[in-house]
Amino acid sequence: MIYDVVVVGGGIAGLMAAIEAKKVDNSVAVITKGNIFKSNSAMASGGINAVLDKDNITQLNSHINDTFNSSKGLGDIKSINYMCKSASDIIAKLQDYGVEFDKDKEGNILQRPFGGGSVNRTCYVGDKTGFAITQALIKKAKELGITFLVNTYVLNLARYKTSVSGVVCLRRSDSSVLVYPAKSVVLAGGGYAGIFRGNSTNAQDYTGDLLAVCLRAGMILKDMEFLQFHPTGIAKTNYLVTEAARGEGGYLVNSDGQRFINELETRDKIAKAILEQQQNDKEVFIDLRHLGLEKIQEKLPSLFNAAYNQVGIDISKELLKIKPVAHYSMGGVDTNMGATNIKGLYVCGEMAANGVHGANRLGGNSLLEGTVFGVLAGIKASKHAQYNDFLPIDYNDVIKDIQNIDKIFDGETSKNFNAIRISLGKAMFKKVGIIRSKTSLIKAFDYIKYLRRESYSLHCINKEKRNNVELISILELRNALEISEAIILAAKKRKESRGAHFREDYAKEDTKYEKHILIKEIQKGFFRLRHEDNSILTKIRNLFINRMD
Ligand code: MEZ
Repeated sequence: MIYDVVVVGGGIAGLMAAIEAKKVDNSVAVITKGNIFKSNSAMASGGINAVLDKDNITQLNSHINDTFNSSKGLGDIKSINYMCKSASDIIAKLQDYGVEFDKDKEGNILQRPFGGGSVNRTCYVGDKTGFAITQALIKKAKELGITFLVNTYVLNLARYKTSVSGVVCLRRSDSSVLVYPAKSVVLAGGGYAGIFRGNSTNAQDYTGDLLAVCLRAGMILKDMEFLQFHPTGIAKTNYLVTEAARGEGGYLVNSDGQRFINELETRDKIAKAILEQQQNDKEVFIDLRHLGLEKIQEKLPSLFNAAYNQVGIDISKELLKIKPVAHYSMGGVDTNMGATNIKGLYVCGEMAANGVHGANRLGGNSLLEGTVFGVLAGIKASKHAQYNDFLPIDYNDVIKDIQNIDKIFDGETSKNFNAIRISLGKAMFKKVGIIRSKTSLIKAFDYIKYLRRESYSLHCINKEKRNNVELISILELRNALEISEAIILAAKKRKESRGAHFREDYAKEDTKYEKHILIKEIQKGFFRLRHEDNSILTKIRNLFINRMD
């Protein structure tokens, strides 16, 4: 099948892009590799930030300032302005699509405080905001006649000269390689925090597949070292203890029963403070007992159930043990307002580094960023599809993907992909986690290089072509290793501490590093890194990308 617009990714950004592209008379398909109800967006429970009165300039400026301050000098003011100013329209659009935000008796949308926010501006649906939005968008997309190609794994982009011409995919049901030609392609496949397996809120398949696809297409990744650790995951299961729990008044206490940080500080500061408690042999808990059962069941019902079902804790009566967990990738594919340097190709959502988060994202800004830039990508993709035709597919490239899949099936191995995947997660959390140093990064790099070599001798032990889990896991693992190298190299290059990136050997922020780090894979396994100035050079680059758009 061919589609005017193909969107890869079924989270909030992808769904918004698809809906927008479908409003014009386009044929639109959404490709997802797994279950659309289990995207990271669906898990962002606590809420979405918005100033609801768009004429209130003071409040708008305060949202813009909070976002920029949290970014530690690396936020792009144009993108931040755009996002914050679009927020009220986005909330109206979501309501129109059927999202029922919690309201007071007069029918006004309720807003709760979130970390780093100077006022209450996080709109919510209990503690399942992301899930409620995802559900409404899927319903809307289906009503509009958007096609869902689920269980479809994108292997590479098909390109013709400087344009995209489609996507090369693996159909998981029978392991065949297919091409979906498209006039425009939107990539919205999520981030790479799932690489930190065992210490991540993300599903294990959020390992940066599409970022690796972009690297292989010669594209640039930006700020890969900035990985957000959410301060609170359930210690045993990594389940996200939503920031709403602190927004509603929850305390963080150590094993001596002491509070040690303002619970509404930004996530980088809280995650580090928790780690320091742990390093001093103290356990850390969230204390919600003073909120009372009624409030907990009204505002945090999903957390109440998860804590009880997963670890047998009644949060209205007991402390819940927590730990910081990898949650969100601030780094991603370099883009200017969704556009890339490949014509007809747009990126949005967590995988896009569009400048709104910089070195540290505000909680509640992820759903906003996904929706705002999803809409923008959808509009741009739709416009491109209107004025451009389908382009040829280079089947020599497709054959390479077919041969690669055949090779994974054909060979024999005694190596276990799962063991490698687990070691990768552990190594990344230990050596490239909340606290890093030159020594830890070099050790991590050597180890990941070794794992990358090992991964090329992995083959499917089970040769069944139908829904082969091993095949997909090997492909994901190879992508994850490629992305891990990029993260480590960028972290090594940033010889300072800024936002979510803390180097114990360079513990202070250094103005000479108030720059983005750009990374490109010049040939398989070889990266080139450079600094991008955050001011004048960015403007020149933006002009260039705008011309390509
Ligand atoms: O933006 C997020 O990451 C979010 C809303 C998470 C949460 O704690 O609920």
